[in-house]
Amino acid sequence: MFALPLLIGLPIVIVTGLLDWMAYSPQFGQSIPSDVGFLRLPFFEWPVSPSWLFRLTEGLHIGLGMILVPVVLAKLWSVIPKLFTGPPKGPVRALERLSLVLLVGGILFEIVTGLLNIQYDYVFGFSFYLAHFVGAWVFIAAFVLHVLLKLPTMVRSLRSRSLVRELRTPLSATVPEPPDVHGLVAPDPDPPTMTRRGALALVGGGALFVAAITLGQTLGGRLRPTALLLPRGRTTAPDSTEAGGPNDFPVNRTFVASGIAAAAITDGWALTLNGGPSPVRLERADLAAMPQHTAELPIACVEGWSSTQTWTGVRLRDLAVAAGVPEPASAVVRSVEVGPFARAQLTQAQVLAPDSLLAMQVNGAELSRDHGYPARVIVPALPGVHNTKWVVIIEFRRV
Ligand SMILES: Nc1nc2c(c(=O)[nH]1)N[C@H]1C(S)=C(S)[C@@H](COP(=O)(O)O)O[C@H]1N2
Ligand SMILES: [Mo]
Repeated sequence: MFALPLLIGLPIVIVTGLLDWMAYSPQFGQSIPSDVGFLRLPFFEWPVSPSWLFRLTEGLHIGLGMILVPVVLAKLWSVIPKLFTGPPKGPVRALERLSLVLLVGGILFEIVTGLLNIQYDYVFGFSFYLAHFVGAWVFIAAFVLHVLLKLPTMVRSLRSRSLVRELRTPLSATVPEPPDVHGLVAPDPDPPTMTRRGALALVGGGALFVAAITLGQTLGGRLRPTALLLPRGRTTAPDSTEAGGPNDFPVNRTFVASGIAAAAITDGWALTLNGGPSPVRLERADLAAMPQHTAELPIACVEGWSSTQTWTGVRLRDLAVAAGVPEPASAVVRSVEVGPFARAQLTQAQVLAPDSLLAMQVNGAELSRDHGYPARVIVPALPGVHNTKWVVIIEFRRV
């Protein structure tokens, strides 16, 4: 009963998770973990269109992953006794037991590391990503083995009865499962305390509840306030000066939290373009005098939230021309900030896409300091974290 949604849902969570890893541009060593040895997948360059691509893959990975947690827990309920049934007999049974241990351990590990990363800003540092990645492969291997072993059983038991009739069965007529060859069914169960429809409603209701309180973060707009579980994904605090204004959308890390000195983004600020015959220095007025372009683009964060806004600024490809490198192989963007967000590298396609901007305005107003004043990068389908705020240098590379 719970196997089918997992059989469909978990592969989606797995594939979107692996796609997310790809989206960070492993060719620049930006995917974390960056060196995955033999686990490295065949490489492809992450596209710039459709602009909502990363929003979709990341949203599915986290959204579906969270919605399936109640279903996973219900399923584990039925498996856990099996982990403690004496030593396995024979190598086949031993292998099966091992795959179960890895399956159960793997999924719990992925759920815990995933949830903690969403709720606490990068508590694990880099090791979280390594752990989540390696854990994923352990789980994938066990999952594939488990599905191969158990698919016939699942099909048989789903076929053996009608869902409609099962949903109509009252408690008095609910009978335990007959004993099975795998010994999954308790040999001497207590009388049932709940109907199958009750179990389905409980778990299904749990999944729907999780959906109701998390989907607002991915869908955004008016649904955002319904996202109760999210530390950052909701709105600007109501007492903030930005509340209700054009800059009122989620902030990943505030200007104050970035530790940047206020002077660094005001008086003396200028953008430097490197990589050409000689460095080009552009002050804010110079940037404002260049052709401006407006694009509606999402920011989609690895923590699962996303938000689409209307950005205005100078096209990155115009800056490449201004730098004297009209067809750069890639570009390295640097922030005033030091630390893990100090730098991000963009592919040629990401620099040249017509909607890729160094934005100075959002929703018709000047960027707030929290959203990256004086200028920030915004590129279609780029993972949120690479949309660098408080930009100060862009280096266009020829190779
Ligand atoms: N310099 C700098 N750029 C940054 C960040 C940061 O902390 N510092 N956060 C990144 C992350 S993780 C995301 S999701 C987006 C969020 O942009 P926002 O805070 O404007 O919503 O900015 C990215 N750019
Ligand atoms: Mo992010």
